[in-house]
Amino acid sequence: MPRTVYYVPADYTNEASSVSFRDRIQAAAIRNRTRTILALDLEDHDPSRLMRKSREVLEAAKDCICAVKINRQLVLGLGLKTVADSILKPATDLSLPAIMDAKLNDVGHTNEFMARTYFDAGFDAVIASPTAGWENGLDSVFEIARSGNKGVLLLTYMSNPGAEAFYSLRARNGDGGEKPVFEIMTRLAMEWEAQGVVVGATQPKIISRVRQLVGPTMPIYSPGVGAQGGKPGEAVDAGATYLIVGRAIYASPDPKTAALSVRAAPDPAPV
Ligand code: O7M
Repeated sequence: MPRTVYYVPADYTNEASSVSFRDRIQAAAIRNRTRTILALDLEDHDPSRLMRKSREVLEAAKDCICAVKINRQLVLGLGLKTVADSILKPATDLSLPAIMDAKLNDVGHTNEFMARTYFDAGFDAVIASPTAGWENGLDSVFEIARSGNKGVLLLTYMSNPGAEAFYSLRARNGDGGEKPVFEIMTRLAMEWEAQGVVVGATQPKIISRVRQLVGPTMPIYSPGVGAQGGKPGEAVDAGATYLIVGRAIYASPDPKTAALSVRAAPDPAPV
């Protein structure tokens, strides 16, 4: 599988509102020569210490990453306003897109509220689960994202060992044929024009299959590198575009060196 080719859109101006999320993250990847997205999943019962530690990791890794991913646990620990002021603002100032890992998976009106709230707070993309379906599920999320040049990424195959029980299940869909659930989800992501799919880095064979299905340009986001056993080079060779990395960076005594080594591992010059 050839490595994914990055390109800079001709009209790239660094203006968040006029450039799609997909082009913004690609531009950051080119600028910092990296596929690594920092998953800022730190935990601390003391909010001010949590904020300080999160900011320190972002500051240390800023030149070796192409985006930051925030989980609900950081929003629970700090509150959305503090996340916006203390993490999203500095990330935006560094031209690093911010992804909200909301794993949206509810009926339309609550999904819509959550997506709007996260986008208004300054997030550039949200992660959703295709299991909610389109009508009165994710339709409004895609609509809001489209109108603000934001991204929606769809969870397609998780990185944990238990994921197989559901994502590999064979199911019958509209065309009458039987397929694994992750293939059905991948096709939905294409049909709905998602700006990327999430496939665990622990599953290089599944990444290869998803790459085959989506073609060369749809970004594949791969979490599970390092702490969960995924190998960056294997994921990239299988077709992953971006690597989502948490503990291997933020739990290291030297997050900058750790981020640099993830960057070097799969492809020292991915662009
Ligand atoms: O590198 P880690 O293992 O410390 O963290 C991995 C991050 O990726 C963490 O933020 C998880 O929430 C996320 N993640 C997975 O680990 N596995 C998945 O299947 C999906 C995700 C994810 O990002 O979903 C969008």
